[in-house]
Amino acid sequence: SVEASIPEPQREAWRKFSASGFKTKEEFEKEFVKHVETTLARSLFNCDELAAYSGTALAFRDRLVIEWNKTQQRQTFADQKRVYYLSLEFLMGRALDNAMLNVGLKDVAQEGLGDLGFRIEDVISQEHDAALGNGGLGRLAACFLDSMASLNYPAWGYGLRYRYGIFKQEIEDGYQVEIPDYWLDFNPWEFPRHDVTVDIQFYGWVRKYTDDNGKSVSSWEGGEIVQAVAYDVPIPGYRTPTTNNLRLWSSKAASGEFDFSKFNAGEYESAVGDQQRAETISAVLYPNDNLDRGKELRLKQQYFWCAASLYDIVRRFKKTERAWSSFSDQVAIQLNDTHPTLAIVELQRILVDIEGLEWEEAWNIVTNTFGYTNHTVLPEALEKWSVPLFQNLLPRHLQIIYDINLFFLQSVERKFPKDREMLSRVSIIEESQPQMIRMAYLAIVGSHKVNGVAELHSDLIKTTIFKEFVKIYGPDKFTNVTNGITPRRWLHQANPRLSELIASKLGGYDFLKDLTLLNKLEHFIDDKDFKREWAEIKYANKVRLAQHIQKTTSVSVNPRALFDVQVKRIHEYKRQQLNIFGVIHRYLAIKSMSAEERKKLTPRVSIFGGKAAPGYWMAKTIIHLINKVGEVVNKDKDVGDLLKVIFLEDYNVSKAEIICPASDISEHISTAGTEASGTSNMKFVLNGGLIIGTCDGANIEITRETGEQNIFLFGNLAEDVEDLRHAHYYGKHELDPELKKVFDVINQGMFGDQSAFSSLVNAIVEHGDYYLVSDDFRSYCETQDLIDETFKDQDGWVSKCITSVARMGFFSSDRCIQEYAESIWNIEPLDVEK
Ligand code: T68
Repeated sequence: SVEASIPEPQREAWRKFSASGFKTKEEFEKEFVKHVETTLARSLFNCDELAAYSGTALAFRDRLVIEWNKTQQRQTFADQKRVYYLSLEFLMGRALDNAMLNVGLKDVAQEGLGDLGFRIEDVISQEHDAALGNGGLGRLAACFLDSMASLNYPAWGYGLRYRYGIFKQEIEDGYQVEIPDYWLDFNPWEFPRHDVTVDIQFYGWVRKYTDDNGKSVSSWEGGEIVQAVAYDVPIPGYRTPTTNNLRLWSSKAASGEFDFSKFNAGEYESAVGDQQRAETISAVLYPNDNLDRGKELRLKQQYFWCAASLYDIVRRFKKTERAWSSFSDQVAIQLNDTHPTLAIVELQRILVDIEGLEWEEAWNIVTNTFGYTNHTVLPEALEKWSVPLFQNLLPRHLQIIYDINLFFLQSVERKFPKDREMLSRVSIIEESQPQMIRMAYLAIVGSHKVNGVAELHSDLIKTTIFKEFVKIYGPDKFTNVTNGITPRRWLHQANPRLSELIASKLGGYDFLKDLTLLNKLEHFIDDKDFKREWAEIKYANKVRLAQHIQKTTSVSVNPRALFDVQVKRIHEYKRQQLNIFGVIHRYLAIKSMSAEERKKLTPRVSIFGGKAAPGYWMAKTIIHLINKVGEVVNKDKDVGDLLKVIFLEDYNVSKAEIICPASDISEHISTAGTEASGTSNMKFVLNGGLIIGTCDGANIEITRETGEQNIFLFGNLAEDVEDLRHAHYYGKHELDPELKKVFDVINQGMFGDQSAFSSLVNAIVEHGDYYLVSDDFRSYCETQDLIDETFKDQDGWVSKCITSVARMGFFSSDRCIQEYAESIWNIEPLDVEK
């Protein structure tokens, strides 16, 4: 602020000593030793790898902070429109390697650490993942932050600073066990801003009165206050000084300490209890992906985070002293799914109740400000909140929602005067017992653009769950922005040798800033040396994964075998059960073969990984079955190297960085129409692997870009799903005979107590096979056989991989962010002098 700025005559002294950060190896070493000896109070006699990580991180952090401060100053003075990305999840993974590569000093650090007695890989691997997310949605937010900074967009992320991220998964006796993920012991990447706090109100009542001007005013009063404290995380762009801000809110009791009056009165327990209750709000990430459970604490998290972020955004806007009418020329807010939909209601409340704007004027500002991204069509994932719950926790917001709904329904009635049914179909309030608030409808009504995350998905939302809204608003309100991934982390960082090989052919690393440049790789498709090197790199990556598998599961796998990988959250719609049934089918086939026949087979390693939501029994059963199949298959002497089944514990971002570069085939096999996009499909192909997949999500666009001959598609289409489900429902479906054999051996106890797996089998045999596993089973197995044959021609295989990588330019999150910037946010990059 102006009051705290140093007067001109003294600024000279500041500038003379202004920090600049290291550039050379010697400077790095000096910074490193200084931090180890002073910040950490260690010495060369007790500097272990963790201390070396800390020293390195602190040295890089100093560099980031300098650019970060400059960026924030520049953005403030430039006074142009900013975008705020509201996401309840940011699945960041590790920060050090990313920081080193983005500022372009990894080589310097590697040599410096070498001089001081450390290997850089060992130092990097000391870092705990920042795992503030469940899966694709959270990782997408992290890729977007990287792209927004790399493209110099003035952008902030807003989220929650969970004390516990997604749980750590252990496998005991084949079962998933959840361990709390306490990750904040030493986190050099966050800066507590104890001076940036916001008081957040809950509960209470609404008082209505007439003010001095005769205007009717609503005021939210009483209840309790919890304090939000800002923690800031610098987000460096790749090879640009731009360093954006991710602001995470942490909750604490409003007084900062416990209630002294209670404390003095001897009520120690209840005084401490108040404090703990406040801190509970940001304590833990909800571990469900694609499932809504409607818990009050979750609603508290959502309001706490939305209200703190909105207060911050409005405060920043008010400093510009502009008229309210220019708010949406200065501010764009993107809602990552419906989790932040309360921000719409909160902004309307601020403008009307606190700033005194008329409803209409306020509502115009609100709708011009927000954009909403939908990530799912699964009904069980669409958020709804019970009206009684809302009434109690956020009484004024409930009134505002009723008013928003009233004005909306009036406008619908004007447009469709004779259609009463229409009103109940599109009402934000569902007339159930109890009444429920449909958050997706509220998000649509309160935004100027709604987007899906891949073409098929964006079409589906327009023709199914939101079709009435297309009639009301017209098709232009709905748009598609196909997801993308950052090539910095998912190629350069995860697969440095492949990145280097590509750079050697393309004459530098410009492709990391413009991924479409990869298309020049097609010129080298007949270059023998290039192909040999390509294959060597894939092999080395597989060796590395094989070592990880050996270390963590004690199973040896042959890196010459075909590595078939399915890593993602465990969910029935993603169909890991289809995969493991296919594995059992293959096992039975091997067992029935002669030695001669076995020699012709393509050896395979089937690799699974992913977490199940702790309360999702079917998903946990799938994990159990995979592990039990592994136990039987992996020790079967008849099988040997022909088949190994691996479940990798605790799949997370840093493990994905090892796994993605090491696959030959990855599986993206959701029931058609259920996976909105998928983003790991993009990561695997970008790392020179091929896909077996259904015509779902971004698989379809990957096929269009890379060519039908370079992907293994199978299964029924989205347009046929409804009819197939009907056929099951009316008992018109016959179980695939090969799948029946698989169920028979499970039921005979081949993989241990069959009762453990009966729910999984019965979901298909008895309960209508909602995810159409039996409908797609044959096509899936035949396609796997085709893959075996194709893999035998290694030269042809490598050609397919290279061609695919060359055509992946479209799937950069940079392209994706540019589309958001132009078609939804209407913001420009802020150019920076080098
Ligand atoms: C994923 N969604 C989609 N949700 O499933 C995936 N849900 O197809 C898509 O590629 C990705 O989003 C990015 O668009 C999720 O990951 C959740 O994790 C989630 C979390 C809480 C509540 C509901």
